[in-house]
Amino acid sequence: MSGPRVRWDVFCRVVDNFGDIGVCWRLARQLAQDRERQVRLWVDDLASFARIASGLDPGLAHQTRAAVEICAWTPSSEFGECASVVIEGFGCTVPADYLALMLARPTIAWINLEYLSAERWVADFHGRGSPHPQLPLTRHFYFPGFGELTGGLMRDAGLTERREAFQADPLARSEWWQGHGLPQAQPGERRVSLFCYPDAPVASLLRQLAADRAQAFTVFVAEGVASAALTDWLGHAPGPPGTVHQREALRVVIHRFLDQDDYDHLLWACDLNFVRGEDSLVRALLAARPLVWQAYPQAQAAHVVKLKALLTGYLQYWPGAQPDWVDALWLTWNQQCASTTALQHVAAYSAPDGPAAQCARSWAKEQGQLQDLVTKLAEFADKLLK
Ligand code: TRH
Repeated sequence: MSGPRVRWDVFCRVVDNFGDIGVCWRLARQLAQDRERQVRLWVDDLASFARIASGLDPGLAHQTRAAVEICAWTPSSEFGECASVVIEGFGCTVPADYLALMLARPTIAWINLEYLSAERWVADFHGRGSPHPQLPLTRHFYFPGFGELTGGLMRDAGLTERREAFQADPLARSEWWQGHGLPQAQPGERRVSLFCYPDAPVASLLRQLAADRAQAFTVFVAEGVASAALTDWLGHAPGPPGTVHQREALRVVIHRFLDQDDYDHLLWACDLNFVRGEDSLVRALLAARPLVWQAYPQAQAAHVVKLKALLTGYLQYWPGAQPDWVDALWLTWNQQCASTTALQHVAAYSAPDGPAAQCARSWAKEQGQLQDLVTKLAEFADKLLK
């Protein structure tokens, strides 16, 4: 059996931050809504999940949202019948009792969804299978990525059209800011969203932006993000959502943690987005606006290799000769540079018609022509089931 009648179980363990559930929730929604698959999403931490999915009730063992059946995954979960396609998000392994259900099926597609990387080896490892050491089951490794030979990037149906319409419509943007209780843009200012890990040089960035006499900025920071750095810069705690801090020509706005769809709108509406990890990176790339990425810190500086691979791929789209400070800006943000002087180029980097904006648009356009991850994953699973 293949196509819409196939049932999928997606398993997600929330290890850290919002990336695990962010990716699994997006995957489950796109499978259900864009591909009409029947999807159960098993999550071990509904409270974290509720922060990025409005309307989710963390107290319910089962609930349906966006056509996905969301199930609390606990040691006593009853799985009922197992699905034809089983996805383990980021190496989380299915429990032994579920594995026993899988054994009873004549065919099954067992797939581990891996982390995103722009490194070259990804294309070689994407799609490979690894037989279980004892059982007659094979787990397949699905690698998201940026090129045709990888598993692709998640891009929901109609995303480009929705994003372009919003970016071309000042009234829609103004209504969006108003609807979220956020200040309207002042003439000539640049808007920046900031989502980062605690060790990013946020205080240096804000000092730099505040001191810029030629360019006004408004920076949007979600509640709880970069709190220590904001406290360092402000001299006091940043305050609850809705708080606005003005220092010289810089405004810093604290906003509530948005749900994923609203977060997309924030990225679309800003001139520059600082993002981190995996899912916000992809959404910022698809927003077609300049971005600075902070890689999730890993042992043995593995994240620095990832960072450089992404930077190399992204900057291929830079029009003409790329100035040295672009690399320096990303490296500084990831604490791979001894000085923070590259931050003075944020004004040039965020210019709406500057080369960084052109680079971002070209990258998004090219990605928009590739097959998206969910389409490819559904085809991959269908082949395994044949
Ligand atoms: O939260 P993260 O740092 O997650 C990380 C990474 O995925 C990393 O690869 C992984 O190894 C680690 O977790 C365990 O960053 P990420 O991936 O961008 O996930 C954040 C999610 O939060 C994403 O789905 C966007 C969403 N988000 C909102 O929905 N609203 C918001 O206001 C903000 C700031 C983010």
